[in-house]
Amino acid sequence: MGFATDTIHAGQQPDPTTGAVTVPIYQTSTYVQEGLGKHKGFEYARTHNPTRAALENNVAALEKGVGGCAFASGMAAIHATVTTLLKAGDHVVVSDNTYGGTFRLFDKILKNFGLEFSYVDASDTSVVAAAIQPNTRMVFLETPTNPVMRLCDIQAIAALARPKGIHVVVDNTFMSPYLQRPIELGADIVVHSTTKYLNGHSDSVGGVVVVTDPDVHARLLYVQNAAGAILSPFDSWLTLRGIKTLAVRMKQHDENGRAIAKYLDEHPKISTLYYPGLPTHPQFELANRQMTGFGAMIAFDVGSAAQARIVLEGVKVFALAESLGGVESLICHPASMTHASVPESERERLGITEGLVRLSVGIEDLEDLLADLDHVLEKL
Ligand code: P1T
Repeated sequence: MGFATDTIHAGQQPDPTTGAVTVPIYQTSTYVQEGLGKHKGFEYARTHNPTRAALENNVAALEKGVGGCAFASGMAAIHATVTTLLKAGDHVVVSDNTYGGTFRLFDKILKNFGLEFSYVDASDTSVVAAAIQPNTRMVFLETPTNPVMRLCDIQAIAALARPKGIHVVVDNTFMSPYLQRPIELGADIVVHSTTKYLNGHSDSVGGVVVVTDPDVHARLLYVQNAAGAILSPFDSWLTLRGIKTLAVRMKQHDENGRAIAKYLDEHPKISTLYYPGLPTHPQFELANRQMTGFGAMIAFDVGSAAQARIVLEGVKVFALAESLGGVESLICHPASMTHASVPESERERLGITEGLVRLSVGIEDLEDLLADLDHVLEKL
């Protein structure tokens, strides 16, 4: 089936009791047993929930994996991935400008359990190769990175990690499977904050992990049940509902993103623009090779915190808020918001300056978004 067909149908059957076309919200904590040990495969809702299972199967189909597991947030999904696959003494190579919360999880929590992390410029595959140690068990990539839109070559990194038995995990939140499918490029595992494009309506927090190995899937399901950070039935249903329009939404996000990036690129007040869909992006060729579009995340530098404040507080259609990937356009200040947990010196090194502004371009009318930016950039 094609991608749009799968967004609507994969993993979903009409309800066996009523024939309802939409998977019901199985809002129950437990399931009655006909006799001791006689049940239909459902005992307790932390372990099994049909609404959650439909979502897990749906995202697994979209990402071309063998199975999925849904969690209470993107961070819970990343936490479960690492704790399923690794143990104390293992080493992880991480792309060095991930979402600030991912860095915080690794650096402030998981490091205390004996895991080792090296943060490297994964946009250079040779730097990843050089960071691999005898105890390296995972390469964790975000591509494009949040917020300065650097790319990693998934295929090249997978080719060097796989023969060494190193798991390649890709956080595909920024692209969604509509624009990038890491498993087809050789990755073993894909993680998502479903809070973003997959759900797409800024009304649910969740995460999902998709794997390629049935044994890893079984272990992840075990951890999901044992640690318990499951996605609720209602959030699973909202996310399934959101995914049904993923293809049409992403097409519009991508179109609006391209037009806004072009406008910003030509604007005299903006010196540095981060967006992989312009020939001036240092990895434009890789972007064309590994993604089928460029998405709608754009960052630009206006030079200082004061100038950034004028933009952030002056816009009227863009909403000043953390998060991304919803139908509505958002604007944020990574240095004080999404990346506040990254040390200042590291932020500066990565380009996450006080003057950096990040856009999550929504699917409103392009003219309204351009007029909003035009009116605020005039004030700089
Ligand atoms: O917020 P949560 O659902 O837990 O997802 C965490 C997460 C994971 N990976 C990426 C690439 C992310 O961007 C995020 C969350 N990011 C934001 C809230 C943000 O505004 O960038």
